[in-house]
Amino acid sequence: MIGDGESIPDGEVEGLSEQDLLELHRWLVLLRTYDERSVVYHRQGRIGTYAIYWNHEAMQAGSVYALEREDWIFPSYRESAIGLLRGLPASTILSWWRGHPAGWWNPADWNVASICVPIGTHVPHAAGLAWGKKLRGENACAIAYFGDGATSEGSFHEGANFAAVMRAPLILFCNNNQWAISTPLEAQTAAETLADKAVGYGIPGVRVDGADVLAVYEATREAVARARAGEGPTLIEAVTYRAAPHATADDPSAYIDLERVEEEKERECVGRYEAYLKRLGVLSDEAAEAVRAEAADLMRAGIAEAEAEPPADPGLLFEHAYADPPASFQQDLAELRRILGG
Ligand SMILES: Cc1ncc(C[n+]2csc(CCOP(=O)(O)OP(=O)(O)O)c2C)c(N)n1
Ligand SMILES: [Mg+2]
Repeated sequence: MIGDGESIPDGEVEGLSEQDLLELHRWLVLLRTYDERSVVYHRQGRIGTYAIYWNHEAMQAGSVYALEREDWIFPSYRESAIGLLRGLPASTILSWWRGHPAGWWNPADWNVASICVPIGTHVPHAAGLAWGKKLRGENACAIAYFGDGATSEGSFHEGANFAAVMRAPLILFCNNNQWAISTPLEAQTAAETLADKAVGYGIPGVRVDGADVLAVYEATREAVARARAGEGPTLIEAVTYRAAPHATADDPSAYIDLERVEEEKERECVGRYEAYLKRLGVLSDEAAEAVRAEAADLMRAGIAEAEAEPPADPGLLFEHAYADPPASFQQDLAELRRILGG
């Protein structure tokens, strides 16, 4: 959809007004700002290890824009901040990355499930929720986000197969950034494309440019329409390239082609969309600056709010895991309290 301003012409998505185009821009900037500020907060010791999603924003904003508020989002750690697009406070997500209970939320308040760190285990949850919506005669669907590496996991297979057999209204959204930490896509699968895997489940599989927010929007809108029409799940493979470390604890220079990363950065998704809007005459430099300033303010307020939370009770680490906790927990907790000086 988004051309290059030279030889590749721009396309247009039917049904998107100027307002929509600008709202999508605001979402992209919000996500980008959250991500860039989070890396700084990590370096300053204000949040813990953080999974960077720089250049994944178009996949997240474009797909969520195709949903209704009643639809459910199942994020992986790579989509940790996707709830912002539903109005979830930045402080809540920052608290999650601070390992603080203020980072827990009730999924039903936002129709955003918990951030899933185990690879792919949320795919069957999303399939079950989507099937449940269908059984109740509700119109809502669910979308599950996962990476290229997740498509090698049993949970992905189980969730995709189950949803397909039940014709559950589910969108399986794969962010193919071509790396699973240091494992490249070639070492992950012998399939030519990840979208090809859909054939084995008897569902449609589509490939889309993951750095083109409008293309992602359109592909997701079609998948949502199929889901609502009772035609079951769609697998969307959004193709991109990881342009940042896997997470703040990773040094990709040991395994990645740094020249390729630099090339990818040049066609990163937020800048591409801004250039598109400027060619259309829809976005001015001043308006873009105002959107960035608004997002920066939101982050400043968010981190201040997260840091104002009183420290969590270390006892929480031991609660909610066992109905009958082993006796050793008491000693462990006492030891932890002693170390923390509380
Ligand atoms: C079940 C499980 N196994 C292993 C891990 C360790 N791990 C964390 S991230 C990751 C790579 C996942 O890659 P991919 O699915 O491509 O997602 P991406 O990080 O690229 O978004 C692995 C193996 C985990 N979190 N969960
Ligand atoms: Mg990946």
